[in-house]
Amino acid sequence: MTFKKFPEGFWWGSATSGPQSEGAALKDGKSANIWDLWFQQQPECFHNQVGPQDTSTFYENWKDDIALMKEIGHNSFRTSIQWSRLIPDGTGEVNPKAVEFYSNVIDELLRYEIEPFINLYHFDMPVCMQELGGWESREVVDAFARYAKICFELFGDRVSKWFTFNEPIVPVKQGYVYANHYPQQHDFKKAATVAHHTLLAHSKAVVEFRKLGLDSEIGIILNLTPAYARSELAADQEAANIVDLFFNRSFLDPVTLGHYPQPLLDLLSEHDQLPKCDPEDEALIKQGVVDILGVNYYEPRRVQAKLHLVNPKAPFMPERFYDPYVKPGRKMNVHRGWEIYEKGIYDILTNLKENYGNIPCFISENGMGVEGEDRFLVDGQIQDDYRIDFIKGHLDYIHQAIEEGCNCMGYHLWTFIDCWSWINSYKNRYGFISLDLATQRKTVKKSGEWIKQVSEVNGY
Ligand code: BGP
Repeated sequence: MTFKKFPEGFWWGSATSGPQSEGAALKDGKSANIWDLWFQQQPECFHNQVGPQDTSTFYENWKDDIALMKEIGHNSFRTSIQWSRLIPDGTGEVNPKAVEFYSNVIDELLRYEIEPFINLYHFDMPVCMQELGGWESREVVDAFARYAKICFELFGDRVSKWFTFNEPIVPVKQGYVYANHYPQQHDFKKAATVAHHTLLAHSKAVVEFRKLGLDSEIGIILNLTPAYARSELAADQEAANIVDLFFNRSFLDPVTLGHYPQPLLDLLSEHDQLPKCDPEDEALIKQGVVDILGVNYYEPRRVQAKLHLVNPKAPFMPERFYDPYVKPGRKMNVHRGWEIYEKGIYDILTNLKENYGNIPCFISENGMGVEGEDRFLVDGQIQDDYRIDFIKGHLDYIHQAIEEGCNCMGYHLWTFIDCWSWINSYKNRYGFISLDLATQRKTVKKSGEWIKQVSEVNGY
């Protein structure tokens, strides 16, 4: 087999987020976010009732953890700042303890020549902001823009890559369409408002960033799950196009092209689901075009034309236009129940090249969650050959896409050390490094040793 070399300076690393890794949920002045609140109200909604107060120990052990990152060959790493830690009341004073913590983390990363990629929002609305309506409220949009500006001013001299949001569609659909996340609602029109305001918050943050004239780049991280139609037949194709509009293009088009896709606006208007827009929103969205795009990809979405008539009285849902489709013989990650389709990553990158100006991008999350991973423990180390195969399978397609001219500059795995993951808590393990929950012992998995070699020679 020939050696697959990646472009000079390719980013090898991993991603996590503040709320999923820091722990110290209410320590040193941090206020509660919606996860802290929801866990307090309904712990039974979380796997094994493990909540956000136990999300690892990065707040205390950042030094040792960053040393481990270096040990497995990272040259870049993404985490997020927690709004509820930096500005506990959302709009007022900055918490000096938080500034000290994030500043230390950034400096330590730089000391090890690990480029810090800093994200500003990873599903973690402060409770005080949710009380104002969360993303339903334009007041919160302005508060976010101020928070972003403060982050750029505090850390902008040392951070070269900023991201406004991680997977902004997730809080929209999980919080307001499917009710899997707080505030657990089923209201599409409200969801459309939440999405629109999230986009305005993103755009306002980009405007603040540009004003400061920093020598760095700003982006957003989107989960671009390709929608594959069951067949070439027109009805199946149309279903896939509509799914693409709802779940990919709703954010992808505005942040790269500066406007919503017209067919989405037409569809929502036809069904009276358009959010309320102010006259200046259009111009603001134009200013939200990013320098760099992070792409999260885990699994494909397969769809077919709707099989049965829709109840005309049923509340509006995206499922009005499609049914999910299970492809016979698909390859599965049986430990998580997700399909594995490596070529999806190539299709995303090719789509960005052909239809989105080949915007600079990188894979900001990809990974393989495994439930009960201690089954694979041999002599104290997780033998995760399945994860190495998974990563390699995706890297093969990334390499091919780059050879064909795609502008992909790096690969970050989800995640670094096994971390807490929302309602799934610690159920699915994703890390290069395993975490023994009882002892907090961290051990490099076989995949961690493998990625070190890959990063050292910039290929495999
Ligand atoms: C991504 C999120 C991450 C992480 C990951 C794994 O969509 O950006 O925050 O949680 O999914 O999720 P899970 O543990 O539910 O498989």
